[in-house]
Amino acid sequence: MPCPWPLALASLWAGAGCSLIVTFDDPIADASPGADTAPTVDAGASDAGAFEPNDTVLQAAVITPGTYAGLAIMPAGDHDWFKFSLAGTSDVTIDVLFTNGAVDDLDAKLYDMTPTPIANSSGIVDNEHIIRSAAMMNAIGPGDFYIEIFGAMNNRQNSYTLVLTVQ
Ligand SMILES: [Ca+2]
Ligand SMILES: [Ca+2]
Ligand SMILES: [Ca+2]
Repeated sequence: MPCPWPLALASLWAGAGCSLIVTFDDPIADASPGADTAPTVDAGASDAGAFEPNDTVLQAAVITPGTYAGLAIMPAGDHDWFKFSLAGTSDVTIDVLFTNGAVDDLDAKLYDMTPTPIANSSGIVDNEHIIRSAAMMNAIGPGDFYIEIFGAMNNRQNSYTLVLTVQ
């Protein structure tokens, strides 16, 4: 008996003999989806650290590969945007280093130049980590890319170190 399309759940339950194959091809790994609620409000706030104000994509601070310590999501509602450029297809690693606690969880996203998010890291333990590499068949570039760092919820604040590695 041929399977009807779209396949009705009723026919699955009736044991119609159809197979349903579901594939997931999104390479983005999220250790804890749903554990954090993404901020819905950008308060436009800014800490006194380097690169501020960088609260929107249009204010993104231009960086080159390296280690940037002493940054902060502070006060609550702060967003930090960074922009970097790749001359060619590259392996890119983004590390956001911080110590997590009850009210200081940060998350990070990577955007292409449009800007459309292409990766996110939203764990609930220390640090966030995004990697795009030829080995994973998802190397990026050439072009401009954006990093957004923000509190996992609007009242989350923390200091952090940003490490951008390009190979
Ligand atoms: Ca900041
Ligand atoms: Ca900011
Ligand atoms: Ca997090």
